[in-house]
Amino acid sequence: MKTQVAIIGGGPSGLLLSQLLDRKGIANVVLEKHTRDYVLGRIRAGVLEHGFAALMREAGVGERMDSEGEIHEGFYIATNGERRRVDLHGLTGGNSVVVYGQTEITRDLYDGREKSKGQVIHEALDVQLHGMETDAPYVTYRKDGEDLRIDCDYIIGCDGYHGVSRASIPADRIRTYERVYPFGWLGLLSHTKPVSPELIYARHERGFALCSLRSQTLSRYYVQVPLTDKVEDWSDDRFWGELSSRLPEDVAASLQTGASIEKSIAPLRSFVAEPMRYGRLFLAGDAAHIVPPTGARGLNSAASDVYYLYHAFLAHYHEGDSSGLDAYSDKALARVWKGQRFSWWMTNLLHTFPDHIPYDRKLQQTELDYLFSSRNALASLAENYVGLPF
Ligand code: RFL
Ligand code: PHB
Repeated sequence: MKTQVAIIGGGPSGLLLSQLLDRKGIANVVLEKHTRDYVLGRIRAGVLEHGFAALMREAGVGERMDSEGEIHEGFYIATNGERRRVDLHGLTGGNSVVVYGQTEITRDLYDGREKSKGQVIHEALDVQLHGMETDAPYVTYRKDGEDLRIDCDYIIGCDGYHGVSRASIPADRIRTYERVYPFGWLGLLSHTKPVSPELIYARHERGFALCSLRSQTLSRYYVQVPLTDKVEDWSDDRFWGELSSRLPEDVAASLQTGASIEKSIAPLRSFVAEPMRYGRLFLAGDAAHIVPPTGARGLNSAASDVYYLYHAFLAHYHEGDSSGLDAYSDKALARVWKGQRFSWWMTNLLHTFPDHIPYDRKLQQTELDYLFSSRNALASLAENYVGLPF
């Protein structure tokens, strides 16, 4: 088979790029290791920047997001038994975020690809990248026991942190930066009314907690847990008890509990690979960078990579101008690092670290007090949370 752009990974990055390129007549194929149901079974992001939402609309798949997603004009930070609101709308001159699950985004993208008869090949096994440093790269894979090959102009690695694309770059051509945090987030999804119509990020001596949602009948909660904890250690009752203990009393009093639909632990990690290009291979999304979920940047950083690549390919294929492709890595990384900074800052502000000394806790509290005493400091938080310009 021959195509222009071979995309490895059918998560949100790969599907969004595929959909955008296809609408502009740029041929592409997506190779996804897992089944569609498996990809849709992963409960992840919930908060989308307005720029991401605009990209979904441009891809022609924003309709359900616009009707079912919730626009959030603010969120809360709770500490010492009280919660204070960050007025995103007021602080950014009218911007907001959209609360709409990654599962739904991915479903809409799959539907969009299906409608346009896009090629998304599931259960593509043993994907291997070849000739990235030549003008004739190709990808090989196995499907239903058959060995297959796709010749292409470019390969895009959208296959997440554990994918094959980044691993195919010779070690001396890539540099990685990494911080592993000494805790994870235990997440629980339940068919219950969310405790608050807007998200609550809670700092507490027992550890961080987050009250999020997918809709007014579907809640998503997280508590910070040690890395040694296993999901089996956490009965639903234990989870609800721990969450309640970390929230202000009035919030905890109105918490509606119920059976979990999903429960999982995600370790927290910051990671960046540089550059995001090796010859004719370009990396995008989690394949190139990871953030702890605290600042809700992960999927949004992936979307900015897709935005830059999409525009670079348009210029390349429609106008014969390859400067966007050449500038891609530098441009994408500049924004990626700002997302890293913000996620690191939010993570440090709100979590309890095992090596914290009382001095560190005092500084954390002072940072929060300063934040809520200064409109400039709050405006900086708000402009990062709603998303810096692409
Ligand atoms: P994905 O979603 O990991 O998709 C990669 C796809 O590639 C496939 N794959 C392969 N395919 C072919 N061959 C191979 N060898 C392959 N290896 C892997 C995989 O099966 C998969 O389908 O990466 P992508 O598309 O770059 O998307 C990134 C996002 O998923 C991620 O950044 C976010 O989920 C991060 N994140 C959040 N981001 C936000 O912007 N806002 C949030 O509120 C937010 N909350 C979160 C999050 C991530 C979390 N976890 C679990 C890490 C909350 C959590 C708990
Ligand atoms: C979520 O709803 O899953 C979520 C929301 C905000 C975050 C992280 C995760 O910062």
